[in-house]
Amino acid sequence: MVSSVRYESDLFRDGVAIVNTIFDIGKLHELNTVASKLPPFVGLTEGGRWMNHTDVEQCVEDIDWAYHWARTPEDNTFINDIILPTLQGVADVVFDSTDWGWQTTNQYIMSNGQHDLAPAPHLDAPYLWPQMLDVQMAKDLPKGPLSLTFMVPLVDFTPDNGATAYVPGTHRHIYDTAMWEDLKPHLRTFFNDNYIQPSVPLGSFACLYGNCLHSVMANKTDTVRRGIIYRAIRQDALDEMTRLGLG
Ligand SMILES: O=C(O)CCC(=O)C(=O)O
Repeated sequence: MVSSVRYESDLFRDGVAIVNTIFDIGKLHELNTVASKLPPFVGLTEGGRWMNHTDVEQCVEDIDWAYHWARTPEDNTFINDIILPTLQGVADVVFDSTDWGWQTTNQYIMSNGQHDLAPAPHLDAPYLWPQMLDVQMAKDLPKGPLSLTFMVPLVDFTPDNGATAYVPGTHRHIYDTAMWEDLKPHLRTFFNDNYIQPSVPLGSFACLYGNCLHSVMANKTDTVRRGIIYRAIRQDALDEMTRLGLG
């Protein structure tokens, strides 16, 4: 069980916390090998083109990926018996109850290959819906955290290989996401001036409130920066997602 003292105060203050040295390194190496063979499900090409799953399925040529997500294997005992219960304990503390659930459409292995693309700062579900920008759950639902994104490295995350970058404290702001397209250029400048990029060593994990501005970053190494992503969402937000047909 992870001690909650430190990550609770870090999350409260910064909107992001790094929880150190929890998972078995040998098991993570094994999982990284398994994960490296999974087929990409969606992602971004080196040319900066977003490929949804239909695009990926229909593409007959090899794709030069900058970044892609592959479906997390459902039958992996290390994930199911060790990783998920650990993350679940953290989500139980953060939501102060068991009234939350996993976002089932967002359980991925994320692979950040070598690339030099600019950051794309964003918020996670359920705070921002690019396909329905006027859905603003942070404004419409009772106060308090609506989501907690977990990223578990399968190789060390470092500034060189594109460790996730964050702007601490941004989770206290409520954005007008209906204006997201207009806000984007300003947010990019703000992000570039203020981000931090903490290393997350193998065995540790990062967790962030979904409304803490963050982005994957350029990978300047020739090794893929791979990790697992899971997202816990408060139940009332999950109910809204079901009602609105949002994944
Ligand atoms: O891969 C990363 O560093 C960040 C991923 C991310 O921002 C996301 O999936 O929303």
